[in-house]
Amino acid sequence: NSTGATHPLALAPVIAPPSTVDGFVREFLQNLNLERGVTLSASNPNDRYIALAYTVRDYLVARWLEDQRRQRETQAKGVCYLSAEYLLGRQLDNNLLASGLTDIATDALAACGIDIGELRELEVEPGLGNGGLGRLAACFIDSLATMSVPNVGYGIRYEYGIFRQTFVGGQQVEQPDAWLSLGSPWEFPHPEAAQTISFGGHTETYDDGGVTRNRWVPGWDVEAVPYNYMVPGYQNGRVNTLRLWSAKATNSFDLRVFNSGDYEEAVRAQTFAENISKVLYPEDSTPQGKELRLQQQYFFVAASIRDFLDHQLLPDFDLTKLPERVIFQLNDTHPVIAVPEFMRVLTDEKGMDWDAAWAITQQCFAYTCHTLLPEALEVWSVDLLGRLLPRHLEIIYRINEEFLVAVRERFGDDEMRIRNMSIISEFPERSVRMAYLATVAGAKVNGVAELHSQLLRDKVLPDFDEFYPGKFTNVTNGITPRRFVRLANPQLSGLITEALGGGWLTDMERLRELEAYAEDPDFRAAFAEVKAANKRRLNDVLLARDGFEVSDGHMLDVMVKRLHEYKRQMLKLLHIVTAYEGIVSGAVAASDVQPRTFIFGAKAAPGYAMAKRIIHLINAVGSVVNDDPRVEGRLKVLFPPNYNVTLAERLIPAADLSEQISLAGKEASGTGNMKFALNGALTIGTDDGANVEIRQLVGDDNFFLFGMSEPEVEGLWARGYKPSEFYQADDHLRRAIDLIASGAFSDGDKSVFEPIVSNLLYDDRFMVLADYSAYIDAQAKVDAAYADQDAWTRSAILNVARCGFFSSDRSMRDYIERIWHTPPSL
Ligand code: B1N
Repeated sequence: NSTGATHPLALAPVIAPPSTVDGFVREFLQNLNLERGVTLSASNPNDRYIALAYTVRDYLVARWLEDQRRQRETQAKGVCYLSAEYLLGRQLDNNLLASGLTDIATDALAACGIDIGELRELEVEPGLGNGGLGRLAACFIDSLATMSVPNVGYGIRYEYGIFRQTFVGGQQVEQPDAWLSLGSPWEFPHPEAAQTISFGGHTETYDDGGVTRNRWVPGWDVEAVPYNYMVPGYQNGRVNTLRLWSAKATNSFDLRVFNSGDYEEAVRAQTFAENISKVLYPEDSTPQGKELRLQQQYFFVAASIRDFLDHQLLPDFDLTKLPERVIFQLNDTHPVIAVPEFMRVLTDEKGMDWDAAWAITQQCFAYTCHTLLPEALEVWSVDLLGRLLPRHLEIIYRINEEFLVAVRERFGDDEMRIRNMSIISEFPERSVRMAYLATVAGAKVNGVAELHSQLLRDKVLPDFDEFYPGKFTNVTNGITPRRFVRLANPQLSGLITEALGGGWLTDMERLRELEAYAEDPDFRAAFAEVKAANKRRLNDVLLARDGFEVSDGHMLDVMVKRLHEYKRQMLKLLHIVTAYEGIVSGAVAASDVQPRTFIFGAKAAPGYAMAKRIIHLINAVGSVVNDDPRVEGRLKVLFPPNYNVTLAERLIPAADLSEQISLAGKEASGTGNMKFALNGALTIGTDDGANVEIRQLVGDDNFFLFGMSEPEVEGLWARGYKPSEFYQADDHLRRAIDLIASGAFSDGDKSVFEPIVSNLLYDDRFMVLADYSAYIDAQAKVDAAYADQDAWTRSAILNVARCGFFSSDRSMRDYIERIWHTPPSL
C-alpha cells in the first residue's frame, strides 16, 4: 500500500462492481449522468448504448486489473500475438455473455424502459481486418482468455477499418468506415504511455570503450499511443488485453518545424505521421508492397516489443531467460520486421552479443503462414528497407550471411540451392523475402490446415523443411464457439444445452453426444424448427437492411468470403446461370427445380479489377433472375452489400448449404467453412484447406465433395490446361458462358463482361471450367438430398456433432502443446 491509504475500500485490490439488476440500473444511470452528462429522459440512443457499454466494462475492469497485477507478479510465460489485423466484430453482446450479465442487463434496461436489442444495433463493429486472417486473430484471443492463458494481442488501431461496401448500378463503391465517429466505449487510451518509434536516417559505427559497435541514427519519428481493450474469457473471470497502437506526431517533429516558422508545414508533418495508423490496407491474400504498409508494420511491432520489454517484464529481468517468459507469434509475414527489431534492441540497445541474441530470438519467435499463393508472399525491396530501416537491413544481411554459411556447411556449394534459400532474392529487384526470414528466425513454422501445412513443406519451402527437421508443423484453424455458435445461434445453443446440459461451449468435443440425437425424430424436428426460425430472423434482418426477402421453403445456398478468383465465385455463378438457362430455355420444368435462394457476400480489394467485375456480374445476374417471372418462386439471387462479422452472425445460422469451392491447393484453410458446419449447414466443397478435415470428420455421406484434387490440378497444369476445350465439350457450360457473353445480363452490351468471358476461355488460372461439370453434378445431388428434408436434417445434426474439433480452443491447445508451451495461469 504505497499510497498510505487507510480506508478499507482503498486497501482492497479492486472495487467489486454490482451484479444485480438494481446495481446495474444504478450504475447505468450513473454512467449516463457522469460519462454522457445527460439524464435518462434527455438521453439519445447513442448515449444509452455508451452508458450500457461502460456499465459492462466497469464490471469487467475489476477482473482485468486483477489479472494484470497477477501477471506482473507471477511473470508466467505468455503469448504476444503480433497481428496487423483483428476483425473483432461487435463487442457488446460478447462482453455481456463473457461476464454473465446478459440477463441482468436486459432486465435492468427494460426497467429503465429501454429495449437492449435496439441499443445492440447501434454498435459499429471494429472492422480492423480483411477476412479470415483477421477474424482468426480475434477468435484466438477469445480462446486464450477463456483458457486463462496469458496473452497480449498487439496490433494497429486503424482510424478507418475495412471499407464499407455499397453497390451503385451493381458495381462496388467503397465508403470510408468511420467506426470511431460516435466514440468507442470499449477502449482505454493511454497517451501518457506513448512510445517513440523511429524511421529513416543512417547507421554508423562507434567506439564503445575499445569495442566497435553499430548504431542507428534515425531521421524521423512518431509516437505510438496504446489503446487497450479488454478480452474477457467466457465466464471464467479472466480478462486479457488487446493493445492497439495509434500514430501521433511527436513533439520534436512539431518543434523543429515550429522553429522554422512554417505553420502549414507543421500541420502537414503531423498529418504525415498520423497517416501511419489512418487506414487498413483493404488487400486480402495479396500484400501491397507500399511504403506506408511497411511503416505500419514496423510501427506496431517496434512499439509492441518495447512495450513488452519495458513494461511487462520486471525491471531487473535477466534477458537470457526470455524464452521462458514469452513467445512472439507472427501472424503471417506482416509483423516479421519484428525479428530484426528484436535483434537490434538486444544487441545495439541492451549490449548483448550477436550470437546470444540470435539464440534467444530463435526461441522467442514462431511464424504462421496463411497462404500458398506465390504472389501473396511478402517481399520488401532492399532499396525501400534501406531507406526506411537502414539498421534493420544490415541485421537482415547478417542473419542471411550466417544462415547461408550454415546451409553451405550442410549441403555443400550447391549454388542453385543457396540462391533458392537466400533471404535476399535478386530478381526482379533485390529484395527481402519475409517468409524466409520468418522461417529462419522462428522456432516453429506452421500452416493452418493439414493439407496446407503439407503443401507448405513440400512445395513452398522444401529446402527449409530439409534443413530444419522438426521446425514445420500444422495447427488447423478454429473458430470461437462463443461468438459463432452461442451468440449467433442462441436457439441452436439452447437446443444443445437441453440435450447435453451445460459445459459444451468450452468443451466442444462433447458435441459428439449429439450423434445419438440425430436418430431421434423429435430432436430432428426441433433442429429443423431452429433452422426455420433462423431463416425468418435472417429475412427480418435483410428486409430492414437491404429490402430483400428470403422466401419461405427455399434452400439457402450461401457463399460468403472475400471476392477472389481462387475462391471461384465464378463457378457458383455459372451454376446459377446454368440453372436459370435450363428453365428459360424450356429444357427443365420450373416445377422440377428445388427452390433455392443464392446468397453472396463478398468485398473485393478496391484495386482488384477482375474481382470487381465479378461482383458486377453477380449483381447483374441477380437482377435478371429476380425479375424474370419464368423462374419466380424457384431461383433467387441476393447479394447484400458490406458483408462483415455482424452480417455473418445472422447469415450463417440460416444457411442450408455452405459453398467452399476454391481450386484445390489454393485456400490455405478457410474458417467460414467451419462456422457453417457448426451451425448445421452441409458443405459442397473441393478437397481444399480445412474442407479436407471437415469431410473426414463428418463423413462422405454428409458432405458434397466435387472437383479435382490438388495432385490432379498439378497434373492438368503439367499436361497443359486449355479451358476452351472444356467449353467446347460441355453443352451446359457453353450455353451458360454464351448467355453471359451475349449481353443477356448487361442490356445487350457484350463488352461489359467480355473480360470475364475471355479470361475464363483463354486463361482461367483457377480452372473454373475444368471443375464445372463435377460441380453441376454435385449440385444435382444436393437437390436430390434436400428433397428428403428429414434425412437432410439428420446430416445437418451430424455436421454439428462431429465438428467440435474446429473450436479455436482446440487450435489454442495445439499451439500451446506444439509451439508455445504456455500453460494456463490461474
Ligand atoms: O487466412 C485464413 C485462412 O483460413 C484463409 O484460407 C487464408 O486465405 C487467409 C495479406 C492475407 N491468407 N493470407 C491472408 C490477409 C491480408 C493480407 O494483407 C494476406 N489471409 C489469408 C486464416 O488462416
